[in-house]
Amino acid sequence: MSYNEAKRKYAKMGIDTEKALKDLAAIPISMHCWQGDDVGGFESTGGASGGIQTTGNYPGKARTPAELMQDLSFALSLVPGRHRVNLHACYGIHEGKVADRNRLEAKHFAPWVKWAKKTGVKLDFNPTFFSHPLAADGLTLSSPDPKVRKFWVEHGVRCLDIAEYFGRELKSPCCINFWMPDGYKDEPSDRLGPRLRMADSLDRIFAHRYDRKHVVPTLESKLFGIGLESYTVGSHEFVMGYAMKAKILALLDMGHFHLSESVADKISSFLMTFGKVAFHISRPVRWDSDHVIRQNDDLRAAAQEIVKMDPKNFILALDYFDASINRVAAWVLGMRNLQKELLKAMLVPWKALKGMQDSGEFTAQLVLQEECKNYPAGAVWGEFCRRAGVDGDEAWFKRVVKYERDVLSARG
Ligand code: RNT
Ligand code: ZN
Repeated sequence: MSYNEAKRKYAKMGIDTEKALKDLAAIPISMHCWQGDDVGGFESTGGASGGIQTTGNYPGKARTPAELMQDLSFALSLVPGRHRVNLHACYGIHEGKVADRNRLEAKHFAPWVKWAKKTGVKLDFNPTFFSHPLAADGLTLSSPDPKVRKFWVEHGVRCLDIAEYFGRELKSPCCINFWMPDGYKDEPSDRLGPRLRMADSLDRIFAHRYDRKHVVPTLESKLFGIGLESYTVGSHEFVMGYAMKAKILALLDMGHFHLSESVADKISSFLMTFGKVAFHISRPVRWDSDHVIRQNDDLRAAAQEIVKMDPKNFILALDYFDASINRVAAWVLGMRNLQKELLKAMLVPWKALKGMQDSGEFTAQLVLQEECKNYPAGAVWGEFCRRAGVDGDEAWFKRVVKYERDVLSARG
């Protein structure tokens, strides 16, 4: 079906596809740098710790800042729209000796800012509370050792400064997300103490002066990590409570809940509480496995809530790391899948459906909900890509295959 035919069909249902195209173009997604090198970073070659795990050894991963920037730029060129890139503190670029996490400075990220300006992307940031000797026992901000806590508080403070630098330089508020792996493998005897210590450490970090115009702090909860199965300090309730009290945002990661919970259902309550919701779009398969996101029911449900509650109220970031497939394709597919689900959600007659809900017309509601699923959203997506000058269908993958042949395969 052509775009114009689809446009007419949607118009009959009261939906303006031109508005959808405009609205979708205005949604930036923060693409996570860490899919490019399996959460490796540039400090050592140790790989990720802290209860997270990449699996697979597909060849061609980025080994240097230049390679990662090249891959990110290429991936973004296959995605319609203007987006952001999400960096972790372990992706600092160090001349000679690597500065420790509590000594990180803006200068270690200056090449990223230069690249971002050249590429036309904005940057988001994350302190890295893992893959470090002082996080080896799984405890950082909640460690019983005051020296360890002090080190990680310093890291958090340094990262606030770096986030402010990103926000100011790129003239766009930088979301800085705090996720700490802290937890215990087996049942702890004290569940309160670690949480009190973590809250105190966070208080010390946020007592640092930072400009809220440039920095948007978020706090991410989690259910469990590998090797930390029995207790997570930064649980869902901890994060809800702390974020409310500290007047920062809570971040929902789609992989950080029991698999039968609906993350989409949490969104409206989060929005009522915080006014804005930050998101790690991820896909758990049996556990927090960080698979590339697909256009599945969970993503669709989340995208629908986001669209209904105005995408401007959301900070959208991807978070997954699959090392078993082409990493550039993993990025592109995830970005496009989220955009597709957002677009599809914009092409649903919500006003009519809400009316049916309120007047108790549940049969009609069910029928329309289901029929909408087969409306020609693909034609609208094709038009969106055409106007953005990128491939509207799987043709983009041919370019990735060529990139793999020409660029990735030359890497050891
Ligand atoms: C881990 C969290 C966290 C990380 C990134 C690398 O379970 O989801 O967001 O994935 O910070
Ligand atoms: Zn996450």
